[in-house]
Amino acid sequence: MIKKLSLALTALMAVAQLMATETIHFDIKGVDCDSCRFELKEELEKLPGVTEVTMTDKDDDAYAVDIVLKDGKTLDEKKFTKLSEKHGYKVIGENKAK
Ligand SMILES: [Cu+2]
Repeated sequence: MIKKLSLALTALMAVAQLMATETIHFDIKGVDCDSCRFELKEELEKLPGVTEVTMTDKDDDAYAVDIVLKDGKTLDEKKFTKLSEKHGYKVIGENKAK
């Protein structure tokens, strides 16, 4: 009985940990300009559920974008693509990471 309970608890804790934060990752390309990139970053940070946005230089005009989301929140890929395109970027890759 106790063993079963602790097993259930362990499983629950694992789920809670998974839900705590989620980072989604996108690769974008197309503009070699600091202010365009900064504007996009600012707009992404204003989206509901977004805690943190990190952009890392990959190439002259390519960046890796990591978006940390709050508990249980998601970010629609279409929304991200729309915002990126508004600032001249193309989304060239996407993957979900933890
Ligand atoms: Cu610019």
